[in-house]
Amino acid sequence: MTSTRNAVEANFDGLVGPTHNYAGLSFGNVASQSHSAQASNPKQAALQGLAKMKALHDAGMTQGVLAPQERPDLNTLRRLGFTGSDANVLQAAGKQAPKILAACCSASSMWTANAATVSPSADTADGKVHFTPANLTNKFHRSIEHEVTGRILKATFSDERYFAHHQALPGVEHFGDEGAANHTRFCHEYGQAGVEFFVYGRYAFDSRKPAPTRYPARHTYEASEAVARLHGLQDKGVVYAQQNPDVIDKGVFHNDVIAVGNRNLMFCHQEAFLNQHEVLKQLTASMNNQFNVIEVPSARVSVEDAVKSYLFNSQLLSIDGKTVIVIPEECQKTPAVWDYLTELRDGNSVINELKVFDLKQSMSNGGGPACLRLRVVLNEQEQTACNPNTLMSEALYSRLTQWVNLHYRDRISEIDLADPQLLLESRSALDELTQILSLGSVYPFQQT
Ligand code: SUG
Repeated sequence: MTSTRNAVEANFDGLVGPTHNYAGLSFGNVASQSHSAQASNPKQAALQGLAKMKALHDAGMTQGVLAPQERPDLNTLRRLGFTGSDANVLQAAGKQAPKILAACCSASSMWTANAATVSPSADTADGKVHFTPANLTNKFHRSIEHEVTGRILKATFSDERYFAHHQALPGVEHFGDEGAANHTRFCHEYGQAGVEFFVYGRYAFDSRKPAPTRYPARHTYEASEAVARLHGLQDKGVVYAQQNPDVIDKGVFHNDVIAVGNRNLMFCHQEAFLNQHEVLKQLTASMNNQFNVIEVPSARVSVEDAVKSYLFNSQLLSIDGKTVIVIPEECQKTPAVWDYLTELRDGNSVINELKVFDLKQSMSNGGGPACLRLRVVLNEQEQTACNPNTLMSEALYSRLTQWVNLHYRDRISEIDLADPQLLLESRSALDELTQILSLGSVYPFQQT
């Protein structure tokens, strides 16, 4: 028997890639659209992400690192008809189709909440941890991530006795899947069977059902159901809910922009879900009536302030018997949000501590603390079975900091994306990274 007591929630954060830039690629994501064409600082972005990982490791969390993808993505550019040497491909794309080039240069795989949906072994029929990479069909620049994401996940969780890897769902809008950003697992103890909560934006096969009208609903009900089937989840351990279409139209492009959960706690906005009262009742019943809900009223924090501050794109962590909330600096700068949070901390709520991080580089593309991490619950044996070189430590932090300082630029704007030198810099950085993290050949340029 495996011990269920010593299971932990590990957080695997995406390391920001060397081509991090602001291209305004995500219609419906307010921050991405409003920072379009501004210059980015990839070095600062990667260091900000590493600082969060190191701080959570120091606080006692199990913290992992997921490698970025190879960008510019030359294979995709060639598939789209650009030919010749790598330099020719980049220059022709830059001239004829700068938006497509920008999409093929995005470092968006940093937001690993969208890498996959993960079901812990305590919930699955075969007792393995299941991973389904998200197809991210709604945005072209993200739809080209899942294949390499799958390889990186396999290189991180390779032992087939414990880990089961699925292919991404079919890459069409009907099965639009945004991964863990729309999935939360509730439980009493991490190692015990839990309740997997799947949130979707619309129904693909029933156009009479409610849907947003201004911005796209990226994730479908049919995708959520398919993932639950693939992972072998018990019906009684699954709850589905639809996002409130009105909040999608206000910029809530993923559920993790309006709700977050941990163990038996749900922290959400009053307007997060359709039929919210019913949804919370169902969750409470599935958790044997031992379920805490902190529902933030619109009168205290408007949906607009929630989107601007990323209050709910926080991480709720269990550390030394306390619940800590990890928030971006933007929460401190939004008065209604900060008042609410300090009241929570100082009052009788179950949230006892606030940890504030500067993640401005990622936030300017709509990626807060929760977007940057993929949660993987692991029991003791599974912890031992995962690739130890991807786990944060004093040594890995200093190695990765040196690596970033050596390889990354401190400024990228649109014009730089066609520079063949950027491709070479990115490839040599990633080549070294695969050795640091012992990943083997996960990138297309390394395949023979
Ligand atoms: O998919 N932004 C990402 C942000 C993802 C946030 N993830 C979660 N909420 N879990 C997206 O919209 C912007 C890229 C650009 O515009 O350059 C971008 O892809």
